[in-house]
Amino acid sequence: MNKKFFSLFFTILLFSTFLSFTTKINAQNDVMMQAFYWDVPVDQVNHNGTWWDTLRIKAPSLATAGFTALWIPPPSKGNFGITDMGYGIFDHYDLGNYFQKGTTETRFGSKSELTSMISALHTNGIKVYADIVLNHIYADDQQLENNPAVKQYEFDKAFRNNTQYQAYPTNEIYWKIPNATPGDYYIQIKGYLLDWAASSTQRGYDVYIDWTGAAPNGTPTWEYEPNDGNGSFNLFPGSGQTVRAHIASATDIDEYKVTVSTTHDILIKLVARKEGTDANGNWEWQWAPQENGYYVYAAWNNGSNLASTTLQAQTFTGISYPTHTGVGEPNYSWTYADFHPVDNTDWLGFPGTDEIITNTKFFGNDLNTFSSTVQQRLKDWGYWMANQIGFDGFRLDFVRGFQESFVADWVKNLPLLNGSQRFIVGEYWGADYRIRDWVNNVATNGADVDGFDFPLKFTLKDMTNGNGSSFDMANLN
Ligand SMILES: [Ca+2]
Ligand SMILES: [Ca+2]
Ligand SMILES: [Ca+2]
Ligand SMILES: [Ca+2]
Repeated sequence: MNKKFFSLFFTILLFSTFLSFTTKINAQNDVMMQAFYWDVPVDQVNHNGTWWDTLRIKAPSLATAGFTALWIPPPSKGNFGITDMGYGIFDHYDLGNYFQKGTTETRFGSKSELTSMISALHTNGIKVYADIVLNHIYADDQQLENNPAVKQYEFDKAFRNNTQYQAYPTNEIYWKIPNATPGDYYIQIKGYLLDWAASSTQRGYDVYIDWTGAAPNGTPTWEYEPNDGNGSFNLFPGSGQTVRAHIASATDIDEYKVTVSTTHDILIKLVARKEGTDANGNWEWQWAPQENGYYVYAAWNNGSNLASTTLQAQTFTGISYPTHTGVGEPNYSWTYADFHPVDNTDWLGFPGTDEIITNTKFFGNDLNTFSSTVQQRLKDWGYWMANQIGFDGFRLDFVRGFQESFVADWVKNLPLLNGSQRFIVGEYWGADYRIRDWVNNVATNGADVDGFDFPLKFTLKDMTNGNGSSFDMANLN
């Protein structure tokens, strides 16, 4: 294989002054522009995206300047609504034409503004490459559902197949005892994958419990030991309140008593915390990595432990959309079984360095790209983006996050463009040999892809930021 990297890594921003260049440069090869930057302008108040309009208006001058293709940001509706840069992808088929996540338009504009832009660029001989996110879907607590796979994953403390895996993020699980009847409930919390060698100040957590539907209220109070079950517990201060606590050891249990007087759901939310100091050296109760695992270990009521029965672990994986009405747009929902961990044997890996990591909660809900249902949905969407919307090629986001065979299947499913496979470039952050291996392995699976040359990009950056003594030109080799 002598496939070359796509080494023209342009991060040319769309300066208004750019078009004032008087010397026309005729490109010898195709030149793609990254036609966006982080946090491009948007009218958040009126939920009006303007970026597609901006690019449409500039189409003739971009063509004159020599650009033959634009790489545009992910155009689908994101979980973070009007501010989303597209990587928080929520609904693949919502290109700014369905009201959800607080807005109809995306950060970049409406679907009609998008298609007008594509038409204008095509008229000017410029291809349009969409940024495609195949690894994940973001959602939030509007998409809660009961997730038995994650519940068992917590009870297994992410230890399966004789392997210690990564925790599911503590703050992405809402524990729930539905329709709890009046009585006393003793809720036990444990920790896992914590730094047991560190001071217990580093193993903090917030526990929020609601059993009346009260809005969050009150000033946080502190847990106190002994609080270990077997007769010692803390009386939870009130529905909708938050207690700050620590887990002393791997075997430590913290137990909270709540008394339900009227049948109601009991909702328990945990957030990993730690003690630290702020910029002025003052003590602070800080956010901690949510991969510090805390979970509801048991919930006793009337002598029965509800952990294995009615207790639920709810996650942000119950995803459905407004009815899609456009040509070729399917209507389906996603459930926990579409995202890792999908069942009682699946797992989440540690993020690693730059190797392929198919199962990881690096971003949002990690799609199970081994599922034939997930694969078919993503392939159908790619076909629709090319065939119905008119994208000429694609830039694939975070290709470290899914298997190369699926990349090849996805590419091979696309309709041809003028009899040829469409241009595909992957974002593989990693060493040059990793990028080369990815390109070659996808090729072995039958698809032609390129990869951004990140090592060259960083070398060029070092060169331009350096001075005569701080950069060795041999590094360019
Ligand atoms: Ca608009
Ligand atoms: Ca404790
Ligand atoms: Ca304890
Ligand atoms: Ca993945």
